[in-house]
Amino acid sequence: MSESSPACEPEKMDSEDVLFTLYTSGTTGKPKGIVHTTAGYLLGVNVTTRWIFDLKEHDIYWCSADIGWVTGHSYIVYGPLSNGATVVMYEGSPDFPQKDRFWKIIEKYGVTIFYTAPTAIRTFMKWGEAFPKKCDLGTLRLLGSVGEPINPEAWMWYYKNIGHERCPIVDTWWQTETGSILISPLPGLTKLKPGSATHPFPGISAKIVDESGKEVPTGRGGYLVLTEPWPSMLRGIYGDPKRYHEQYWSKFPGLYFTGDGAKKDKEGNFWLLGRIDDVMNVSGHRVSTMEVESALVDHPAVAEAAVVGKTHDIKGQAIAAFVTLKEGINGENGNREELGDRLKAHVVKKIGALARPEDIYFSAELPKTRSGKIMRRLLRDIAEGRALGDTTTLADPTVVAKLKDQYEE
Ligand code: 7RM
Repeated sequence: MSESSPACEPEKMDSEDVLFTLYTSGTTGKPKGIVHTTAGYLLGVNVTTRWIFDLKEHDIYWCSADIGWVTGHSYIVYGPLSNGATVVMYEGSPDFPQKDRFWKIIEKYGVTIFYTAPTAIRTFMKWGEAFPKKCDLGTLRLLGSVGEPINPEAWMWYYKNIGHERCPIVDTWWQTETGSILISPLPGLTKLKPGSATHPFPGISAKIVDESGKEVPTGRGGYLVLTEPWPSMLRGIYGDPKRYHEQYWSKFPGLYFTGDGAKKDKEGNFWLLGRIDDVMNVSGHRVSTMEVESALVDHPAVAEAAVVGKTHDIKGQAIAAFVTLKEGINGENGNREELGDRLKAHVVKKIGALARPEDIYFSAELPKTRSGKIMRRLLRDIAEGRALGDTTTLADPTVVAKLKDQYEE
């Protein structure tokens, strides 16, 4: 050590040199190797970290994502590091030695900014509010969410039980492909709406269009597209330029196709509705999985829900719902049928008769990627009684095997 230099001369790179290739979680198909380059990516993650997380010299920042997910790459490593932030890094489970591990970490290190995913928040809700209550969360001043639409129920729980109604929540929409956050509130500037990622980041142009590429009227659902390039955009799919073109640039010529559905309200807030491939078609009406799932999770017995469309002779598709119950609620054996009927009635009350699930399946767990995204295409395979598609990105392959057995009983 005494002989080595304290400085390490960095290697000079071209702005368009490849920085990394990261495979997407593959919820809707075979994983793709997303290629990012050097300068634009750094600019994107640097400025979004600074502005969206309102990073200050004395902040202790913690993003609890898996470091192998793009969220970890951009917002554990490159964004905070390039800003000289003080970060907490944790690699381990949230329930060891106890279900208060995250809150203990916040207490111990005095975390001021905490960034996590709705799937984690729903798990904490399932475990109950006693765990965060035991810990001092008084240092927190800002909360973030990423990875899926956050249902208003989970948003409120996070706001109350973790943020103690003092901390704004930034719901950040982005993709492996976008490299950095593109739609999100700016804390202190943007009026928050539970469940909405609010507005595009300065310099980002997003639109919601119909099948023909025309902008849809306010309040109407459609395809989320980006109309101008941005610094941290992907430069291609590794080894597959054809798939790159087909996936992102062929549906609407000249527009980047995100693959997500969204709608905009009167104040211009964006509401994300889930992946387009997951949208169900019930009696000719397009029903978003997110809306039905959000209605199910709104019921006090339900911890998590995933819904899929299943071929139906009359309706075209009927809704099949896979439901995980909160701790201490017995739907596994006990009164499954009765609870199922109550859940169906709850969805009808919240959304309408069209969204009534035909079947409800209770399950201890749902098949997810390592980043916590529900793999609805595998649930569709199960509901349709087909062989399972690509399962290589599942966090725990036994979950789907168990579900398949249970379903086929
Ligand atoms: C960061 C990340 C991308 C997909 C994306 C969306 C969904 C992510 C939000 C969201 C609603 C959000 N990268 N998604 N963030 N949906 N609100 N705030 O997740 O490549 O792994 O996934 O995730 O469908 O297209 S990812």
